[in-house]
Amino acid sequence: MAEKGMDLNRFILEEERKHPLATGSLSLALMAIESAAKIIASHVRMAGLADILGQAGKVNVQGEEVQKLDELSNTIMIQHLLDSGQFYALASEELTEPIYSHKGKDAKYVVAFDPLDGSSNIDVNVSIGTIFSIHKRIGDGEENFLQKGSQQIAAGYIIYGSSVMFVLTTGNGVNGFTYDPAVGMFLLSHPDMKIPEKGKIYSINEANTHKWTDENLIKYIDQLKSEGYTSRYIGSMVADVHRTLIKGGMFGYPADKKNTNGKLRLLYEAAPMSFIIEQAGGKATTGKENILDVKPESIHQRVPVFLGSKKEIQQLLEFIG
Ligand code: P6P
Repeated sequence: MAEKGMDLNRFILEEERKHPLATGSLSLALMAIESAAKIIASHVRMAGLADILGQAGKVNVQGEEVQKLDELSNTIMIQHLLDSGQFYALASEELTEPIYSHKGKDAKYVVAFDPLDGSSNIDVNVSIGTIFSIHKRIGDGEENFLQKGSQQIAAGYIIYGSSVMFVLTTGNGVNGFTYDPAVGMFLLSHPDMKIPEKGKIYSINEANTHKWTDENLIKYIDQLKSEGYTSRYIGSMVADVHRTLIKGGMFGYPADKKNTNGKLRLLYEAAPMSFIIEQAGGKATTGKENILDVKPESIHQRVPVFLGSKKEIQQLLEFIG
């Protein structure tokens, strides 16, 4: 296990050395995401002051066109990922179609990302985050993005909260790095993260109970309440999943009568978060199948999401499986 305090770049290079055939491309890919995250973090921190909030198209006090923070984060991610030359194509929550990279035309990887998930919470200073998922390039078109989550090479998120944390898996466990702005580095603060086998918290938007398509889900939540669980729901996926990873329990965004496939996106929300949770010893399901086994049919496809500690997810499947 890597020692606490190690910086993210050294961690990435140490991981690379464990793979004799590694070319260094994944290392450069992850470092590009890291660089973008540092810049996004600085903008998020200043959001309330720099007049970035509000509608795109406004002019701020400096007379510059105001970009909404999620659009700005998208621009920052695209710029760094393309400049790295390590990605053949990018898919973003903010883009209808993928971007195919000229510089990365011979690159080994593709990446899907949500540049700033939960951005509706920016105005109220709630934690938000960037989520990414890296796959091997397997072809020349959209098929690159229609690979199962179990095929991911790496996945992670950066949570912009009371501290900024970069949580990463490359398929060999989960490690968490906390940003030290004094030195401008992410330092290993949570080595080899493991989700508790069982928690005491359930996280689901109960305002939607009347719209849920499976009444057994209500019975499941009632069962957890009878077992003394408490409810925590932030409404920012990265924050709710991060708490679930650390404290255990379950997080869910089920299908409902309005969103028949749920609200969360498979490629750049559900699959990367499920990879992390399962690498940390937890479980992730749509209620019908393991999220990592879902074969995407479209880039912006939605899926129902239930993820968390083994106990809560196994118990859920006894109710709705
Ligand atoms: P609701 C934020 O808008 C988001 O996409 C996720 O980050 C979050 O988990 C979910 O939507 C919250 O949705 O309908 O409960 O407000």
